[in-house]
Amino acid sequence: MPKDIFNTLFNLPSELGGQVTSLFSDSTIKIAITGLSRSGKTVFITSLIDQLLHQNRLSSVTTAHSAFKTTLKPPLHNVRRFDYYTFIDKLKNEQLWPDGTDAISHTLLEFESKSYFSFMGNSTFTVEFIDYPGEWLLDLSMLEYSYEEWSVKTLAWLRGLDESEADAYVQSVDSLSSNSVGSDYELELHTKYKTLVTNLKAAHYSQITPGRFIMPADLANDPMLLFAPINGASPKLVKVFKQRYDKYVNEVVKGIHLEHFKGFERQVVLLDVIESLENGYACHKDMKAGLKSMLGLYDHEDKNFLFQWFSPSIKKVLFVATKADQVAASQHANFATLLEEMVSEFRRELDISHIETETQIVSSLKSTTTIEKKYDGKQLSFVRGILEEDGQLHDLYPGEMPSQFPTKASWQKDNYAFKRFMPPKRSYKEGEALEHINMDKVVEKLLGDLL
Ligand SMILES: Nc1nc2c(ncn2[C@@H]2O[C@H](COP(=O)(O)OP(=O)(O)OP(=O)(O)O)[C@@H](O)[C@H]2O)c(=O)[nH]1
Ligand SMILES: [Mg+2]
Repeated sequence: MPKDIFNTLFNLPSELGGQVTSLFSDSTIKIAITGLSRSGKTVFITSLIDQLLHQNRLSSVTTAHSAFKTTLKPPLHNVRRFDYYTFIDKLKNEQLWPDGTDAISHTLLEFESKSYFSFMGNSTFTVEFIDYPGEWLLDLSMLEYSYEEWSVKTLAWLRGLDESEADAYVQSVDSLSSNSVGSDYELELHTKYKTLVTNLKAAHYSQITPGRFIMPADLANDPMLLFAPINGASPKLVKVFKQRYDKYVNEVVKGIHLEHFKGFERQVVLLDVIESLENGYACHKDMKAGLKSMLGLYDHEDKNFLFQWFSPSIKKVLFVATKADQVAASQHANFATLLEEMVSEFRRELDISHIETETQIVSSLKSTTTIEKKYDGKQLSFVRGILEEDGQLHDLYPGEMPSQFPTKASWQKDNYAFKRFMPPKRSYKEGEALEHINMDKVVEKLLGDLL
């Protein structure tokens, strides 16, 4: 029953609806934390757990709701545990970011909320967060395509990129004939494609499949991965590649990747707006297309892919732009507008499917401070933080964020270059949570109705 209706029927203050409705709802709420690679998923989950466990930087949440306690539960059998303790130790005590993720992991947080009426007993519910290597998320789109369809789509994408290495790969595909058969051809094409996508990834393109070509993890050197997108000129080569593609899609994408996503009710989509801005029009467009595909939003007429993949249970999607601390606080309003612009089309589509959406800019770990300085007679907002490139503390003028993304013609990559920062060098009191920007708002938007 919706919280508002329940409250009206029983004449309860709105802040009580969450704990009452949670008594009647399923006791485990599955939340998938998704986003393209390096968008900040692992740091975000670590901070979210840290904020919920300690609550000393969540005052807006704790004052709006009745008291709640959060406990980290032992992992489910058969799934890997999200290693909160190692990550938080690294961030707080070593002042280092965690490594990129190479496996799917889960975490369970149990909530106990103080009930309004003592006779009712406290309400409890569990939230399960899923962390995922960003590279693998786009593979879910492969579920919708046969090998031939995937090849046509991928080759068309490569043709449209205007990158010489992509053109060279397409040319080698175009030069195939019915005589192009045998393991030498297979290996050569696979190696060329794998090198190409690895380089495109480094050049900030997003729509890369299969993810295991870039982050193979336990499948490194598995012969199943020996395929690449080609045309129909060599039916024998197509047959071999198709068999491997089908095996990959069935055993890895369906059998492993999709399994972890079944039945989630809420999804957080992390976006790196700054990366999108600083790498130019082509990468921005590609990132949006990658996100769209990751959300399962396709322009097909006959299927509702979102529901097909992600089960009909999804109710809420929260789009979060991370790393807001890379710019000065004065730029946050524009930062939020850029996020809105990036996701407005997705929000419309989700809305039609009755899925609630929200947006939020955050910094999971605030690594800079905004300081006002006079420069050339003008008062400017600088950021102070430890630069990743030299490990030293700097005061930098990070520049201004535009209020909208530039057009293709006006987009000058060099206008936008933002620095990367390390976690701040400081000591934490016992039980002190990570310093953040807006993680309290994330908790409210994601879980507020349950508290
Ligand atoms: N300044 C700043 N940088 C951040 C923050 N969160 C993440 N980063 C940066 O983003 C990088 C990637 O963060 P992760 O959390 O590992 O990203 P991920 O999405 O889990 O990446 P994959 O596991 O590779 O998909 C970090 O190494 C940091 O450089 C933040 O709150 N502030
Ligand atoms: Mg990660």
